Amino acid sequence: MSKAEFVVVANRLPVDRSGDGEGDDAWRRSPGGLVTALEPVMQSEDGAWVGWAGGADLTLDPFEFDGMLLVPVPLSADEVELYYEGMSNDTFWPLYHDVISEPRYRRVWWDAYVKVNRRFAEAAAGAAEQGATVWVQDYQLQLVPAMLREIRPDLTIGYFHHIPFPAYGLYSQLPWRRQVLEGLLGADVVGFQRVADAGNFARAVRRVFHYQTKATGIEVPQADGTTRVALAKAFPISIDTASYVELAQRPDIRARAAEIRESLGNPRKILLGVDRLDYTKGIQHRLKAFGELLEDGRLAVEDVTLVQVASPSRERVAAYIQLRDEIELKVGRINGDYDTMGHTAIRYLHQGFPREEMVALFLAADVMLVTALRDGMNLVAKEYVATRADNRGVLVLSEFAGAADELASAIRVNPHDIDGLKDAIMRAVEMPAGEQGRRMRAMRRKVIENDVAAWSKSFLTALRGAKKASQ
Ligand code: GDG
Repeated sequence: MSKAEFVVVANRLPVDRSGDGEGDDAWRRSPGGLVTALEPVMQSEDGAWVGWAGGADLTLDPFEFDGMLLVPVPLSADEVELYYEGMSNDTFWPLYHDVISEPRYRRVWWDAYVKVNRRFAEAAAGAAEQGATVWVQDYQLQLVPAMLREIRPDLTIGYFHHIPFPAYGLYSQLPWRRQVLEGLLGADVVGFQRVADAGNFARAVRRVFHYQTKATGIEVPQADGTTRVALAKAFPISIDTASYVELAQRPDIRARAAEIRESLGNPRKILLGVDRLDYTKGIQHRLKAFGELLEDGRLAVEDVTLVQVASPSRERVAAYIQLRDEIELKVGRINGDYDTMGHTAIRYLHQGFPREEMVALFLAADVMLVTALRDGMNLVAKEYVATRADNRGVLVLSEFAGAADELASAIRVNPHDIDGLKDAIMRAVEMPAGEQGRRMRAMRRKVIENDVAAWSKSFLTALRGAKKASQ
């Protein structure tokens, strides 16, 4: 196998299987900003991407795709259940999102997590050229940085954490809190979404190991008596802004947006929520606030419709099965109480849509509701802003989403405060065009300047700097 100067390691490869296709048609690029962000680096540096191809018990040889070398890591059906659905999605995910749902701590899940992380580390070690740069992505692979450093001390290793890192009071519940911190500290740069996440991580390291943390990074003692520096810092992720701006200008997509409004009965205002169906996204709080506004008579079903896209997610994890039932009960009740023959209160769609349709929805929506209870960043907020070239539209944004640090001109909400959320929705619905313009312009400037290419560039620059400093 040829070796790469730049290697990305992520739970998933950036491709999906397309039907039973063979050869060149067997794979399709999966949608998502990470691939787009990393593509230029991948092409210019002969990059490789190490990840699971999806599906159980699938052993595949490395293959070329779009100028990248893809290195599939196999998972057995048991490992999908224990490492992925269990440890990743039923332990780390709820724990790191402030225990909104109760994390389960199961030793068999942990054992599988360790074993699978080692497999990823070995695959990355096998794909990397001498002195290469390896960039590990996200909470499924927190042990990989240290495991990889042990096998290949010559590598420069970066890690980016896409979800929040919780305060120590919660993090300390984790029975394997030492091992996970040790795993992450194997990286030269540990990147987080928010300054607060990086701070929580550094505090956890101080509490558990009593290591010194300085402005330059955390001093990690090595077996030979020397110290290595690991930098923990915020690098807020973004979107491929230009591609959203472009889609939003396409005449067919603009026509589709008008058609969507029409098919909803041309309500005066359309409110929109777009989320993976996940308990972190605050969908229930949003529905509660909207239902009460109808009940109070502050909104009328003839004037306002809420479109809620809840794309199917983690459908085999118990907490998600229950959440879906709760949401659908609530939607059914609200629609049952307030729908008329010609108008619906909530148009609920438990479906995934192509990106073009998502952009048409963004264009059709007067108000975007992002009411996450906890969210690393929330790209949907940035995507909505990117598509609003006419500077109209209002973003209601939870202060618990990472995006709130940059999108300061949104209407900021605490989604737990239902009265506050109701008032914010009313303010958004009634906001004069001039104020919409002022706020949207400021937010668009941010999203255009700080796109996902700028994000990957700043991370990789920090990584190069960290390596130089340690030489
Ligand atoms: C994690 C962190 C962090 C959703 N439904 C459809 C669809 N989407 C797209 C959205 C957006 C993406 O999926 C979701 O990204 P988010 O950032 O909103 O949330 P998570 O999936 O939880 O992502 C998060 C992110 O990682 C990146 O670091 O921001 O905090 O939790 O792009 O538009 N896209 C299409 N059809 C759908 O039905 N095409």
